[in-house]
Amino acid sequence: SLRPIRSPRGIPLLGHTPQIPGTNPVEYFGELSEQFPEGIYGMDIAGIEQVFVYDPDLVAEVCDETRFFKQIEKTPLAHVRDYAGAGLFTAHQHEEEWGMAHRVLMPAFSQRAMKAYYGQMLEIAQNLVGKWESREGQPVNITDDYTRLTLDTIALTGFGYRFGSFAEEELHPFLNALLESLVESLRRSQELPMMTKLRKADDKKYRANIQQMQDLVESVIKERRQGKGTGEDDLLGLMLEATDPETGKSLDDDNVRDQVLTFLIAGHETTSGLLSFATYSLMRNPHILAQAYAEVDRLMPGDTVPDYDTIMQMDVIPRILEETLRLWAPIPMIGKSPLEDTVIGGCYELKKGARVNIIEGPLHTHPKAWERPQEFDINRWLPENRVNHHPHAYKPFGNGVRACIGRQFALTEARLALALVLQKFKFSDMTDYKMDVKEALTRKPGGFELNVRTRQEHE
Ligand code: MNH
Repeated sequence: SLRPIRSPRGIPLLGHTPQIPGTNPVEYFGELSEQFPEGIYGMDIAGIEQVFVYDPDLVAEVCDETRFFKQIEKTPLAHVRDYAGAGLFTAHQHEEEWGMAHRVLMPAFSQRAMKAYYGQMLEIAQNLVGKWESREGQPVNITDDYTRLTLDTIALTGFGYRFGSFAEEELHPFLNALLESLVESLRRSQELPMMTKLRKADDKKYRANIQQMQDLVESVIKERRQGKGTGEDDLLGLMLEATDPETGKSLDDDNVRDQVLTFLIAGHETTSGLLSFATYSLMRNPHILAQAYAEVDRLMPGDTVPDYDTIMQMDVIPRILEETLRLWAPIPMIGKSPLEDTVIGGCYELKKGARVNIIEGPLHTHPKAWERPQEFDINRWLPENRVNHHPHAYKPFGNGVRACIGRQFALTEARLALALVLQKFKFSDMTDYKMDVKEALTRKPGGFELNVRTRQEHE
């Protein structure tokens, strides 16, 4: 028999809109989950009924692609389309552009491709090490430097374009334009359209930011067309040259522009968050930090420069990354929707097209699936333990055909960066940093500074 989906108390006509905080809304959705142990609740936000799920068995149903699809309409991604258009991340499932780009770009994310990018990934990671060596004993903004790393890495490996971020004291202006645009997209998705219309100055700023991002993308593409870029079979090379095996067509110019911007965004924000949260977690768990140092010193003694095979042999560092993605998934929420009217959990009715959100935080710490859920325990990821995991309680890279295409890329880049950093440095937390999450579609630690020192020989 059917049961209603419960809701927090709201206000007649206004629903729950007034109670959604302007900053860190997903953190708030996570807090609300504690009031609803059944693993599902609903809210009316800006006139849209939204359902939040985090019970692993309910999530399993929502991840069934014969019944649910990735929803763009009515989500913040509908606004991200203002600048990412029909790029892979924001394309509707039914848009021809999604399938074409997916098929054309898949080869660029194979394991073989990772090996080909490795030299460039190493070069940028060494830039990071070089910067920190020059800051001996000084505080560095960890998240900002990981952002320099990930942005420079995707631009160089994907498009042969050099941001040169480590030479600059300020973050690249592209990043500020992006941050402001993401925040504006999120805000628009949580207010009635008439409210957006009234914010004229914000809209002007939004358009200017979008223009600034698109100008940068145009210059990336122009450089390649003038033959200044490297690599014919990187992302941009494939997009400009390859034809889709299924339709025989190639991507049009507007779509190439949208894809380049999509990859510049999706290819750096999240990996920078992952590295920041991993570093934070290591500071809080000295026994695991010691294991990581031991692994690095064993595989990369002294000043050994790791090659691709070294990175692939690692065991502790990959488990640190997996556990970080469990407790601090950089994309904290993903949107799905039923293809037809349906019932989940045998009792909760969902209408066709309803907005269903999987909240990563409560899912990744659900007591049904995880023992000692709040504990940072990398042994969960030992082969003998992972076979016992609930199959749908861990979704840091999303689900199904719309899961992250850049997963191997991110993990290769993050392994390498963490390995190089641990080979060279020790950290001290002079200011006793308290985690201050900043959400802008993805999440990162705000104001995360540590003092870096080069490690002494034989310590
Ligand atoms: Mn990534 C989709 C998480 C790194 C490019 N990515 C997704 C989704 C999640 C995700 C979750 C699905 C979102 C949704 O369902 O709405 N991505 C991550 C995380 C990391 C990450 C946690 C790093 C850690 N992603 C990367 C990197 C790249 C990339 C690196 C590119 C080099 N991601 C994408 C693209 C998509 C995506 C492109 C959209 C894929 C599709 O829908 O076809």
